[in-house]
Formats: sequence, C-alpha cells, structure tokens
Amino acid sequence: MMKIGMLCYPTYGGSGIVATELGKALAKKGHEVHFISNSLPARLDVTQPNIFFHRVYIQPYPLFQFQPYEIALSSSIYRVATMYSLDILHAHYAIPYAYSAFMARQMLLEDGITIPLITTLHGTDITLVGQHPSYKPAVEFCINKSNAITSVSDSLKSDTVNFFNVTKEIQVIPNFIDLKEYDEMDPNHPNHHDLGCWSKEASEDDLPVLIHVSNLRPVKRIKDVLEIFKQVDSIITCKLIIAGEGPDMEVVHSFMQDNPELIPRIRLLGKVQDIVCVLRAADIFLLPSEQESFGLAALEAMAAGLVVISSNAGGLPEVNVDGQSGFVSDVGNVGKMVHDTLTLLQDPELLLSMKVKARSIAETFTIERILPLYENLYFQQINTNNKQAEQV
Ligand code: GMT
Repeated sequence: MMKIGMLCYPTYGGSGIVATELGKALAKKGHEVHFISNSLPARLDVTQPNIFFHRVYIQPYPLFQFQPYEIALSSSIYRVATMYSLDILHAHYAIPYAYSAFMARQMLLEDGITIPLITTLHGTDITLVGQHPSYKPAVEFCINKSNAITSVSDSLKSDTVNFFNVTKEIQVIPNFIDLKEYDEMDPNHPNHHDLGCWSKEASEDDLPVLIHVSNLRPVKRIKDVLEIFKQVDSIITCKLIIAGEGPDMEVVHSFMQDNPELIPRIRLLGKVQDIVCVLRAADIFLLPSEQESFGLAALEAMAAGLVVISSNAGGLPEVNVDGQSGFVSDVGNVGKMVHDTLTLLQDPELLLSMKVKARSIAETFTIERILPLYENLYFQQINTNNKQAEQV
C-alpha cells in the first residue's frame, strides 16, 4: 500500500479529471490517496475509503495584488506529506503543481525527508501557456527536477522535447476511461437512445444530434463547431448540444443572435455533472481544436458510442483513428468536417458501424490497462528513493 499525494486542478478540465479518476482507482486498490487542491475536484467523493481531500487555503492580505497560490500550495503539500508520511507526490500539470511540489520537496529535505515527485504533463502547460517567457524557465526547471515525467500522448512527448531543454526520459502514459460507467452505452444495446435523463428529451423528434463538450476556450475553436452545425443543418436538419462553460460562450451567444432560426435546435447545458448521461443524447462529437494533447473528451464520447469529427491537432489522431472511430481533418478545414459529418448522417449503416468501432477503440484505453503503468512507476520511484536514502 502506498500513500500518494495527488496534486491537481479541481475544475472540469481534463487534467483534474484524469488525476481524480486515477486517484479513485488507486484508492479502490487499497492505496491511500491525498488530493491537494484549492477546492474539491469535480468528480471526487471524499466519503469513499482511502480518499482524503486537503484544501489549499490562501490567506488574503492587502499587500498582495495577486494571491500567492503557489506558496500556499507548497505549504499544504509540505504539511500533508509530513502529517500522513506520504511516499510519493504526483503533480498533474506543470504550472503550478510541479513547481510547488518541487518547493515542498526542498522544504521536506530540510527535515531529512526525501520524497519522489512524478509530473504528468497534460497539454497547454507545454504547448501554450508553458512556453510564454513568463513561465518557460520555471516550467523547464520543474520538469527536469521531477524524478519521473509522463506525458499523455506521443505527440505531447515530442512537443515537450522540441520546445524545452528536457534532460530526462519522458514516459508516455495515455489517458483512460472507466468503461463500467459506459457499459449500458453499448451502441448495440436495444435502449441505446432511450437511456438516461436527457436523451429522451433530446431524441423525441428523432433529429440527429451533434455535441461539443469543452471549457470553451479559444483553443477549442468553438466558431468551427458552430459553422459545422450551421452548414450540416442546411442540408440535414439536426441539433447541437454544447456542454461546458468558458470565455467563448460569448461567441456562441452572438452566433445565436445572428442565426435566430437555429436557436430552437441549440441546447446550451453549461457545466454538466453526469457527462455520460448527456453523451447518450448525441450521435456525433465535434472537436475541431487548435491544440489538443490527447482529447479526453473525444475518448469519453467514443466510449459512449459516438463518432468523432476532429482536427488533427496534437495527440487527437492517436485517439480518434481516421476512418474508423471518426474522421480527422486539418485544423480549420471546416469544409471537410462538414462533408464528413454529412457522409455519416446520410448513411445510417456507416454511422452505426463507426459508432461500434469508436467504442471498440475506446476499449483499448481502459483504466485496467493504464493503472498498472502508474502503479509500477510509483513503486519504481519509491524503491529508488529508499535505496538512495539507505546509502546516505
Ligand atoms: O492543457 C489544458 O489546456 C488543460 C488540460 C485540462 O486540464 O483540461 O487539458 C489537457 O489535458 C487533458 C487531459 O490530459 C487532455 O485530454 C487535453 O487534450 C489537454 N488539452 C489541450 O491540450 C488543449
């Protein structure tokens, strides 16, 4: 049994979801998992055995124009590691989690405690924000100071090596899903479109449903989502669900104002708790992102038996296999994405066979396959750390 400090964003973003699902699976196997974050991670239930949550409190002070979260986070990590004798720290997303974990590790060292740090790189910590001169030197530093580094796709690994001077090997451990949550979603299931709280309402008129799930940041190219919907709808009447909230919600609102005839067929759900339930309502998942290190949202859609129309950004082609689970296009090639969506909607047999294929590809990314990769890495790092401690 290991005692693991899981450091992650609590929000609906993919890195927090991966950290939470990983922690939950580790806890089920008997490991003690301590989540450290500024609020309770979205999918975490602290009443479950072996799960602990430690909130990072930031003391407001009039002198601070910006609240120093990184310092409060380092103090929390230090405190939890000491109180619970943690064996290992796992930081999800370099900024600020790997950086604050490094500081906490240095603080622990002063007390004679050595603790290995694993950093999982998730995406824009490398491809976007992490490259900004304000962050780049610190990101590079904390990557190199981690005892082990993992990335969620081959593409993100090569981006990391290309953009940063990385002195350590990066292990690719792909994201995963818990298929049990999707079991009754098998597209061959007789009630496939009749399950859940939302699907009935959505399918009462039997129109095909397109869906986009994201935190609506510019990187998701929401304009492309709306344009695909508009062009497809002009040929085959369909509906669009948008789940999630974010800065580009304004883009959605102005599109709706400019296209009032489409308003009845667009459903904005905001943040959604049970995404599986919502995916049940849809046929095709749209993800035309500018950057996407992996595309967990696409994998979740595939597990729910949806076909994916995506861009070829980053690691997306590693998840959405072109011509099998969906179709992949160059970023911004809305014309091809419209064509591919219409091809599917005009050929129900093709749509169904690709739904089945999407689900079977999703079945290669199960928690059962991925969990041992993380567990082995933890064991390795803890053993190396113990051996080094014995030699001192
Ligand atoms: O990197 C981000 O923009 C945020 C991050 C998140 O927390 O949502 O998303 C990234 O990590 C996910 C989980 O590993 C991946 O599935 C997403 O593809 C990735 N997002 C991007 O690369 C834009």
